[in-house]
Amino acid sequence: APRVIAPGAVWLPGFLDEAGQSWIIRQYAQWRSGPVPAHATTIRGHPMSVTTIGLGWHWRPGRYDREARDVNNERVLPFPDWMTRLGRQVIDAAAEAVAADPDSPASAPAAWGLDPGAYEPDVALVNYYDESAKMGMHQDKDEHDPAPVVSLSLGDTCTFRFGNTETKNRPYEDIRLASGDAFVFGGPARFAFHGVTRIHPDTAPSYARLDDLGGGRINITMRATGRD
Ligand code: MD3
Ligand code: FE
Repeated sequence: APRVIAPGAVWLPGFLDEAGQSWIIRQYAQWRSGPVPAHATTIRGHPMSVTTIGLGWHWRPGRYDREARDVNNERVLPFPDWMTRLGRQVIDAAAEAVAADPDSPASAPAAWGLDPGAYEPDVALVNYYDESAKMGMHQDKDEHDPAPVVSLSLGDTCTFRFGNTETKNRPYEDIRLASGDAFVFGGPARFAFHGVTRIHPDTAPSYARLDDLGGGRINITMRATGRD
């Protein structure tokens, strides 16, 4: 069942069915054969262990751009219409869960941006984690639009660390995100620190194993950049 983790943060375990998970994993093989950074992105001189593909925009540390020369001389891939529809379905399910949650105020769905008709994501960051990849605690502040972030997990389970808006340190909650889980981060959760502390190798269900990549995890986050 869906769970409100904190104000604005809604976890939807098993949102995608088996067929939906397998289908998105097949799409990834096509994205991966297109423009992907040749080497890991660096942040303050340190290589990131995660490989990121942008749909709609390229993400670079601190900004979004569409300049081909930044990423292997390739054009950015289009943001697919099916992804907008899927994002709206996640927002809709989250709004329903929040409306049914006795601990969330009646104003919460609107205050947290959970309006499927208003959701217009224009970028998806598609992250691939091999079994040793991690993502350090950070805030996502490169978007100029307060729309919620929708996250989808595929492949191996990870430990996701959801923190607070003040520091990278405690208090935080460690959550295992499995293949098919969706998560929405809006309102007061939109600027919370978060990260991925570990991937749990060989935990993907058979229909969601990333065999061509030697296992690992894919995470898709949809956002509205607020840029044109
Ligand atoms: C909470 N990705 O791409 S997804 C990222 O699993 C990112 O690849 C992680 O953090 C991953 O920036 C975590 C969950 C997530 C995504 C965006 C958020 C949580 C968030 C934005 C604000 C608050
Ligand atoms: Fe993030």
